[in-house]
Amino acid sequence: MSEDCIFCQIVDGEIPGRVVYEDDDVLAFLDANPMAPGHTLVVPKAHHETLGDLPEADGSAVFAALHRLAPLVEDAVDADASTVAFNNGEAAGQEIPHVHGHVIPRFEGDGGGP
Ligand code: DGP
Repeated sequence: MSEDCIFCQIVDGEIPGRVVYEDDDVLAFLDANPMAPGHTLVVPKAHHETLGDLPEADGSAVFAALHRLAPLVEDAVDADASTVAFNNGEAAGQEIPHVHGHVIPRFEGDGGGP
């Protein structure tokens, strides 16, 4: 836990998150500034800033959750596909320095994407 990390605070229940999935190592919740309806963030519960800092076991847990969740998120909002992405480091656009994967529902012809 990093005290001033907003995602750690969501993991610890100190601030509210719209949680859609939880296991021992991972929490998934809706993005507060969604690029599409159902935009979901998947985070390791342990605080690590970037993928390079993440122990392999946590990386595997995050990927397993993404693998499970992406089709469920698509189904939930009747999307045609999803973009699954990490902004990995500040220069890549990572605003919150706690590893998180985005699951962004995509719709035929939406013209969006990172
Ligand atoms: P990134 O740019 O990859 O670091 O994405 C950060 C995402 O986190 C961005 O899409 C908005 C979202 N976000 C920021 N603050 C909060 C928050 O307090 N709650 C939730 N649910 N999402 C947040």
